[in-house]
Amino acid sequence: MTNKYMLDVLAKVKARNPGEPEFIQAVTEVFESLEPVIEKRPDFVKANILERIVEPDRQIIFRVPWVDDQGNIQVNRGFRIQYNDAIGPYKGGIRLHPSVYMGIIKFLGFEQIFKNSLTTLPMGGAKGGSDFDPKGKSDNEIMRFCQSFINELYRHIGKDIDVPAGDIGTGAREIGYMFGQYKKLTGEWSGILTGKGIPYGGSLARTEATGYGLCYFTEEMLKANGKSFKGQTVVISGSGNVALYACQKAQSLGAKVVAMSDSNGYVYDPNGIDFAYMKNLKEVRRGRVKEYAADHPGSTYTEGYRNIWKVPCHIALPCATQNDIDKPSAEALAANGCYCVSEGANMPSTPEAIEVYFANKMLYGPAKAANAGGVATSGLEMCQNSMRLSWTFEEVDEKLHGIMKNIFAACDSASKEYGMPGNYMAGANIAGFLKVAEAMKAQGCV
Ligand code: NDP
Ligand code: 2IT
Repeated sequence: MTNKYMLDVLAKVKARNPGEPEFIQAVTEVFESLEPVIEKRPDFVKANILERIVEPDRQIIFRVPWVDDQGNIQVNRGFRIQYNDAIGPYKGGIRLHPSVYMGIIKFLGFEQIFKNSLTTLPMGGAKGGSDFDPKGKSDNEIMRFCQSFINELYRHIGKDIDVPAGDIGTGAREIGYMFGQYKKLTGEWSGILTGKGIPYGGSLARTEATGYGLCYFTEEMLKANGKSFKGQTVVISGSGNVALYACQKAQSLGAKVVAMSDSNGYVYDPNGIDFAYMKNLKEVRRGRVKEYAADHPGSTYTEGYRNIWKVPCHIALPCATQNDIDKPSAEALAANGCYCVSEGANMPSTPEAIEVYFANKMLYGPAKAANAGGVATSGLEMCQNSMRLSWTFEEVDEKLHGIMKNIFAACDSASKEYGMPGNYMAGANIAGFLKVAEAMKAQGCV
């Protein structure tokens, strides 16, 4: 990057956000992609769009006290960043994981701006979460935490203001408790969260949407390059919501998924992952992938979650967490014949890993585009709530499929227009940015 305006803004971002490497990583990637746009658009420089877009509209930090099953009072820290509402109300998930701090929420919120723009639906960017660890907690502890989290957050959200949803550690159970508490506090039934249960305003296919959407996007990318999922070997990291439904859809598109993981290790099944077993293990029993190997003769369990990238595959779908694929992992993938990495998780590849993908001419589906099916379907849930009706699974799935096809087309055409054909990362960043930048410029300096 040589553009002086961009270098100046990036230097300010680094100075203003010390100790937040994930956030700096996300901003740097976007800026590198945007250089040709900024060179062409002096009006964006005049409106100082970049310095404005990197600074959240507001960041909320709050105390989340709750009582554990032993009667002790525990205290966690809650976060919500309302990043940018130029094109619609704030929208983005809630992450519950002990690693959560402001830098994680900020990188996720920043990326959400562009992802939501790519969906073509009217949603701004936001993210929230807490350093609460749901692992090993009882249902009652989860409920008390979620209620306490909403006791503060409720005053900041609203169906036309900010609509949170799930992310790591937040699924239908947590959304249910949060929704119930919001309703109790306000006395209002309102679609203030997405990913709700089907009996109370949730959308069919929202549970499946991120994983299915990832496969729809990847199928488009493969098709544009003369390939498809059919007969291909696939490795998927993670075994949570996104990973599970990526597995199911990849299998239904004719691929063989041979490995999945959790933060402890991975299971390899040369016969192909038994999806029904894995779904029950993770969603009902809340177990570990290690148990899969014990119940499936011929499969093996290996400790260490990054070791999964040493499993030979054609297509890799990282669906766990950020910076999951580092340089050695990317090199192992390339050396074993992997030609496509498509991201279900947010920022799962380090910058050095992405360099390896490009150096090896691998197809690379960037998270902002490839995993946008989750939030897109959240947008469809908001739409159904507003209309006071619900669509069938098939209707939602068809709309999701159409949205993912359009997202791929937008990334592809932006990459070509700006002289980087096949660089879907640049295409996603540019296409996502342009709409938000135009909206910010039109709305003046606010
Ligand atoms: P879940 O909580 O359902 O699953 C997370 C999975 O990732 C688990 O298998 C978890 O293992 C694994 N994991 C491995 N290492 C880590 C780590 N260091 N920190 C956290 N998790 C780890 O989350 P989701 O499936 O919903 O989310 C997965 C990724 O997809 C995230 O990056 C999320 O931001 C992204 N995403 C999610 C969307 C959604 O709709 N849910 C939409 C778009 C993106 P373990 O059980 O051992 O912790
Ligand atoms: O990263 C993401 O896009 C999500 N966790 C989903 C957000 C949403 O509002 O559905």
